[in-house]
Amino acid sequence: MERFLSTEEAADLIGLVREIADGELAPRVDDFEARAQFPRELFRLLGRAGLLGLPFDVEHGGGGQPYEVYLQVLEELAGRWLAVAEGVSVHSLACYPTAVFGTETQRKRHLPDMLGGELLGAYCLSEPQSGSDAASLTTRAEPDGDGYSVHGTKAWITHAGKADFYNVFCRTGGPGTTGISCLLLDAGTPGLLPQAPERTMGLRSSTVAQIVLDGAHVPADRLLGEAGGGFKIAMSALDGGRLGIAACAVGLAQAALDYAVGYAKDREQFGRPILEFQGVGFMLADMATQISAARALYLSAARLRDAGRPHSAEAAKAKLFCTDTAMRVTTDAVQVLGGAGYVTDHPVERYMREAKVLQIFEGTNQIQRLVIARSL
Ligand code: COS
Repeated sequence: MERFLSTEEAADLIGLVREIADGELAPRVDDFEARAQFPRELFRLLGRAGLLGLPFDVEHGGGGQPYEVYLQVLEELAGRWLAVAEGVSVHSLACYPTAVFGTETQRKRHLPDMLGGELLGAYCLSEPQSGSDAASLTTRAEPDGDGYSVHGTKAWITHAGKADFYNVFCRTGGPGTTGISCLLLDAGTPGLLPQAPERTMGLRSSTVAQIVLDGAHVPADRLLGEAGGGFKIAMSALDGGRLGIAACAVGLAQAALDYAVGYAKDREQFGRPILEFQGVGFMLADMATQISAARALYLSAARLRDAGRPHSAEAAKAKLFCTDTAMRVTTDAVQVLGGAGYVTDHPVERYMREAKVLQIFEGTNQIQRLVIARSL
């Protein structure tokens, strides 16, 4: 797949990412997925290569890349190992509150290690009883000495137990969106207790688990933004996160298409490659067209973001369309392979399992439709 990249620097970056994706990710993915093992060392390698802070300011250790380029990096990684690409996207989501809402002191103190890849981040918004209705969260931070004492349970936390820092959205005021604040907690905080990992349909080499907060003490200088301003921080962080998921979805779909095309060229029935049968060829043509449209949509939203324009609805459209596309394309890739698509000798069954969660996390696709509908 040829990319149109507007600078030589971006083209070099994509070249480097392809080398890492082919050399370091592709040979390991099957083994780590089979053992449900989190590849912590790979994240260190990505950090050293400068890939864990790409869309943030150079001044604080970031890569200074526009979203248009950063998202294409995610797409390249996702085509080799979705759990790693998703992890990079979640890490960016977790760096965003400090980078954008932190004071200069907080930024100087925390960002170099976050963006340089020394530390891995997690983003804690959802709770067992608060998912789509994010503003109903009940985790509470009570004033305690020089800071807060946090009680509650966070759910579906990617990197739980593996992360070094956690953005925890919790209630410091009354009910509703205006009573929520964002606190930055270190992994070693007493009372921050990662639970056993969930056993998931796909993305098994990622970790997702609950975090119980049992009186975790957080100093006052770990409040990001204003007290009561946490909901808006959470939502604006998700604008970028949803674009990250959109790009991951396109990378996954492209990998499924590439594999299905290769198979359809090799596999012969009735004396010729099955690609030559219109039933298969047209299916592949539809998959390729949907992927091109999905890529164009997320890039268009990214350009709005890079230009500093409002883009919440465009990010929601990209998340919705790209992840629905990934589900369709990966399902069709299994169909093109027939029985071979249903066994683990080929990667398409994994792609199909992985696509499902993309329609669910960082806001279900029904929530994306709600965001879009409200914008009309
Ligand atoms: N950026 C900045 N501010 C935003 C925003 C955004 N993208 N979206 C909403 N806000 C602001 C609104 O402007 C509003 O501010 P005012 O009160 O000053 O007008 C405030 O936040 C409340 O917004 P809203 O009334 O839309 O809140 P709702 O409770 O209706 O929730 C949805 C909105 C449903 C969109 C939100 O709860 C949501 O995104 N849910 C899904 C959560 C999610 O994605 N979870 C996944 C977590 S990661 S696995």
